[in-house]
Amino acid sequence: MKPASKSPSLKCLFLVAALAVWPLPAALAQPQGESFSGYLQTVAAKARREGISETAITRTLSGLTPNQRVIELDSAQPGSQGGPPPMAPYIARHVGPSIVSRGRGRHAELSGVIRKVEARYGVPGPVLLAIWGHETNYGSYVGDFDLARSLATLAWEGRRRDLFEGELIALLKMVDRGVPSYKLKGSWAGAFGYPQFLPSVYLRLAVDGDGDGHADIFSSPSDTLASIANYFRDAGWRQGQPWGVRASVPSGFNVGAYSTRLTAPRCERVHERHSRWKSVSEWRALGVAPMAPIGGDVLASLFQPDGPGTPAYLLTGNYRVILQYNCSNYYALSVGLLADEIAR
Ligand SMILES: [Ca+2]
Repeated sequence: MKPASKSPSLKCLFLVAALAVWPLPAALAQPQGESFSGYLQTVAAKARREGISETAITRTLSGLTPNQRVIELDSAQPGSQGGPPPMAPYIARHVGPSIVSRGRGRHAELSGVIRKVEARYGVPGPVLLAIWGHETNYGSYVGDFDLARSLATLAWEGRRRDLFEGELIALLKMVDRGVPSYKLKGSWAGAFGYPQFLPSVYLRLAVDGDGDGHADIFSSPSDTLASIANYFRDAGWRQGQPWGVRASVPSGFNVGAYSTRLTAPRCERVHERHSRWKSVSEWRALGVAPMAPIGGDVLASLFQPDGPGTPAYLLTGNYRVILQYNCSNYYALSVGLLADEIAR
């Protein structure tokens, strides 16, 4: 997928020269002592070394200024202080009647497309719709931040430079592939389109579902559903297994006695809330009863997010696939429950 490098036009050379002289708003700090325009020249040099065309580099980076609003939003991210907030209110807010009924409506409208995507990728349509619904309310809000500006600001700011610089270079590759610049809007953190992919995810996993030659996750439901399904298949979704099931737990059952001994390689705090793995049959033998069909030999971990007397779930490996999309128990559980409601 590496595009061939092209000779820069005179106009491009002019724009590259202009990179050096953009004024910085006085109010903005200069993280790591580096000016924004100086940093962009470093990124441009790296992009050139990766074979990205001068046209894509200048078209995307010229004239950019840092976005103070993005820095504010990034700084306002919740820290890791205190325990996790309760799950139930989050579920109530994110799996309400409106998003469920819209999901069912989309399922009916797109049933032909969904059948094809399910057959090709082995991921249930309601799960794909739940991701689309949760990310952008089925495409009704996708964000209007300039992606290049957001990613450049976050990379320059430096807190997670490796991540965002990589995404900025991936965005340049998207431009080189012919994705029109006017489409490159999204969330303040650089995710875009109906499924809110990051640029690197788009390059790796977005697919053309409707056969028009473009992986258009900006406006095509077919491409969006196929791309999410491709992501899930790539992340290891197991066909025929649920993401998890509600489970009844005997009163006085001590979930904490089964806490995991494993340390997750990433997202440790999300995974450490799940019990160790046992087969569904082993859980049954301990009195934990699944409240929906699931095979006895399926491995599952027990999760009772709000403590004794509140809903508990047996989670399969497919729940971990949802966590790969967005590593948050609040996200994954609400996607799973929304999928179940859409399918009902
Ligand atoms: Ca397409």
